Amino acid sequence: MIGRRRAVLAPVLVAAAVLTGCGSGSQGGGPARISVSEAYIPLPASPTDAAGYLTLHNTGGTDDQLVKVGSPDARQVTMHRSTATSMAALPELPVPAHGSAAFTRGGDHLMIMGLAHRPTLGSTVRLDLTFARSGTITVKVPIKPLAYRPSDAGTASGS
Ligand SMILES: [Cu+2]
Repeated sequence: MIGRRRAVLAPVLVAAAVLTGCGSGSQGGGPARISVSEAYIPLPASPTDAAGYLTLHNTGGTDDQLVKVGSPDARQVTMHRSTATSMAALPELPVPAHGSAAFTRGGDHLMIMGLAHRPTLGSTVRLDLTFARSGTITVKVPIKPLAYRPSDAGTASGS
């Protein structure tokens, strides 16, 4: 261990660790830092149930996990993993340090059940995403046309 002078030096050490992009999974690379992009819900046929998609980014130096999703606008939100023939509940979604994870069409997805209001284009559904390390992040997810796909444009990532 390098002798450190506690409080005064600690922020400098954290910054240096981030800059060097030190290894994932270990302590010392700074805390997990989660952001959300490309969140959307394709307009469902059902008045009460929908699938949700979003991308999670972790620009911090510590792995994190999405452990729970809730919504004041729905009875229940669960994480699902699609397999070739079925889908199964996903207990958590890992978001590695300096990495990302996504719920995408045909892959892992969010199942939103028991919506209080019939979803309409342009309306939003609030999701509360709870992480093992980063607490809860709230996103307002817009209802998009059924065929919508997030495009290359407009993804604020990096820097
Ligand atoms: Cu599902």
